[in-house]
Formats: sequence, C-alpha cells, structure tokens
Amino acid sequence: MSSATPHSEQAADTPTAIACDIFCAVIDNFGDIGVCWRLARQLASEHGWQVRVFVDDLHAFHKLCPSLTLEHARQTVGGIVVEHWHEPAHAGDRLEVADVVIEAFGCELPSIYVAAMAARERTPVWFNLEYLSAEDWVADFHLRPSPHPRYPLTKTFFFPGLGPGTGGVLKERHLDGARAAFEASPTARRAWWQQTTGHAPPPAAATVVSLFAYENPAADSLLEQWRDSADPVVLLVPEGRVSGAVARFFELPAFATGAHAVRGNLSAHALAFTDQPGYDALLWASDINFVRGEDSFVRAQWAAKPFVWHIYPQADDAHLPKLDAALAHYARTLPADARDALARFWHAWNGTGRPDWAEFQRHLPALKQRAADWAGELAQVGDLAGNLALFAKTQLK
Ligand code: TRH
Repeated sequence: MSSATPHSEQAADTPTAIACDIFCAVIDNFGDIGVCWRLARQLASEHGWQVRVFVDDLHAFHKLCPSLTLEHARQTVGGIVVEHWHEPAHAGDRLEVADVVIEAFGCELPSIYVAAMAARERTPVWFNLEYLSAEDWVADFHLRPSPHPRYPLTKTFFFPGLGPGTGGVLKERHLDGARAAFEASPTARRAWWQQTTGHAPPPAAATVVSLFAYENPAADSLLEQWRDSADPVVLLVPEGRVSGAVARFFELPAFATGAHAVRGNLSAHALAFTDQPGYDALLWASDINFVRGEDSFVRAQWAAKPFVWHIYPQADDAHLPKLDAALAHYARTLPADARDALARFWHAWNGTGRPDWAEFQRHLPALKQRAADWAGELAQVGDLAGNLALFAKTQLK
C-alpha cells in the first residue's frame, strides 16, 4: 500500500520549489496535451516550479515532444517528470501529492489522489483548467470556487480567455524576442526554408500560407482559387488531417512529409509534424496561417500575422458562438468592410458559404495591421501561466 507524501518536500536540492501536478486526458488530437505541456514547461522554466505531468496518451504527446520515450511509465523530459497515466485509478507508482494540482479540461483525478489531497497537512491548491473560449460569460466564471461534496477541498475553475478578467492565454516570456530574431534574420529564414522544405525561400511576391486544419469541405475550392490566383501562393502543410484533401487535389496517393506539388500558381510542400517551437517558426515564416483547435489558434495570435481559424467542431454547432466571440475581439477595430470579409472567410472555412480568397487578399493590409495590434491588446490580459502562478501563490500562503 502506498503512503501519501508531500511531493515538494522530496526535492532536497530545491526545498522551496512549488510542486505541481498536471493531469491530462487526451480526448482527441494534440490540443489537450499541447496546452498542458506548454503550461508545464512554462511553470518549470519561468516560475521554478517542480512539475509533473500525468498523461494517458504518450503517442499524441510524442508527436509534439519527440524526445519522449514511449515505453517508459515514468521519465524526466527537460526537467519535467512525465508519468504515463493509466486512468482512472492510477496516480504514479508512489502516491505523492503536489502543492498545486491542475486537472486539465475536466478530466477526473484518481479518487485515491483526491483522498490523499484531503489528508495532506497543507491543503493543495486545486485548479480545473478549462478550454479557451472568448465568450463574455468566461470572465464571470473565472476563478469561481467549487467546494468538494465530501472532502474539505475546494476546486477553482480557471478559464482561459481573450478579454480582461479571464485567465488569458499562454505566452512564454521569450516568445516575442524569438520571433523578432527570426523575422530580422534573412539567414535564419533561408536556413528554415532549406531545412523544412528542401527549397530556398520563395520570392517576395509569393503569399506563403501554412495550413493546419481538420478535414474541411471548403479546402477543395480554396486550393482551386490558389491554383488560379494572379500571384503565386506557396502552401505549407504539416502532415495531418487535411493532407488527404491536398493529395486529392494534386491527384496524388498521399501528401506525406517531403512531398512537393505544383498546379498553376500554387506550389505546395508537405511538412513533417514538428515539436512545438518548430511549429512557431512555421507560423513566423508564413504570411497567413490557417490554424485549428485551441493551442495553434493562440500561437497564430502571437505570431501577429493574419490567420484563419478552423474551430474544433462540437455537437449542435455549439462551437459557432465561440467562433463569433473570437471574431468580436479579434476584428473589433477593423474597418467594416475588412471585418465583414474576415467574418465571411472564417464562416466559410467553418462550413457556411464559400471562401473568397480574392476578397480576403484585398483586405490583407488592414488584416496585417490588425494582427499586430491585436497581439499587443491580448498581451494586456496577461500570460495564463503567470496568472495561474500568481493566484496559486496567494492561496498557498
Ligand atoms: O490538435 P488540435 O485540433 O487539438 C484540439 C483542440 O485543443 C480542441 O480545443 C480540443 O477540444 C481537441 O483537440 C480535443 O489543435 P491545437 O489545439 O491547435 O493543438 C495542436 C498542437 O500541436 C499545438 O500545441 C501545436 C502543436 N503542433 C506541433 O507541435 N507541431 C506541428 O507540426 C503542428 C502542426 C502542431
């Protein structure tokens, strides 16, 4: 029988470091672990926390963190302990309770762990980290406490958001500097193109588009419009769920890593799925980013380039108000015609209407300016990891 030990008291070399456990159940795709891993890395590197991540799907994790070993039940990656979580009962080989416990996206903690939290001398700070939504109600619910029905424990709901009064979104301290360095260096850009596509950077007249999306019926029409566009379009497609549509368009059996195809004015490269920093570089190297889900949607905002969001589809179209709520923030100060064009394009990319590339392109100067301004506005809400760490510290006192 395992005994409950406070996990922070075990690190003799860093006795004062706050111990944090993050529990992540992968529902689908890469966003669940993508967000948790980014948060874990930030809490460790920027706040000096001693972080452990419990994750039930090492395969999804491995895609965005190739240094992970699939066979290991417990391992340390970049100073962070990773436990393969056999939910619901498993909580590591030894039961250790952290100072701060983050239950991501409503995944249920092992009951044995919750019981140990209640028995701990110093009650842990317990967060339920929610999915990102730009809707107005989020600010009202952010940081609401929820007492446990049986134990003397309180769970706090932490809501990411795009507006004041929410938990904000993740942004590493070094991010703007890294982007500025990449954008200022023709050498870095050239090296990136050569390494990522095997080709030199395209001429300045080309519009570079990155495409990360789910299966999307609007893709066929857009690929045709790019093929027929007056100016060259260079398309960068990380291998994934939209690759089938690109393969069909080029009449190829697959559009797998390393593939390159040309039709008319469209030239497309299939890219390998990279680690998370590699994905940021792809966003910086592109003029327009098609992103999806949650984490890439946030990264596109920090890349400060015009972007198009394929929102994660939910039953009963529950995602559509979320799409419009994000547009309301992002497009707020755009001139009316550019705002309408952007909304039409995002709606078309999410199932309503046909995307009109020529119209979107006409508004690019305004969209570029807005993308840069918005990154500044969003930064005012504060970084999620910093907001969470600050709140946790007030509770740990
Ligand atoms: O993979 P997603 O579609 O994840 C989604 C969303 O999180 C959604 O909210 C959730 O409900 C659903 O999963 C279950 O999209 P997202 O959120 O953008 O996550 C992708 C992650 O993959 C992100 O961290 C960026 C990363 N990535 C890489 O690291 N390398 C790559 O080459 C690419 C294309 C992405």
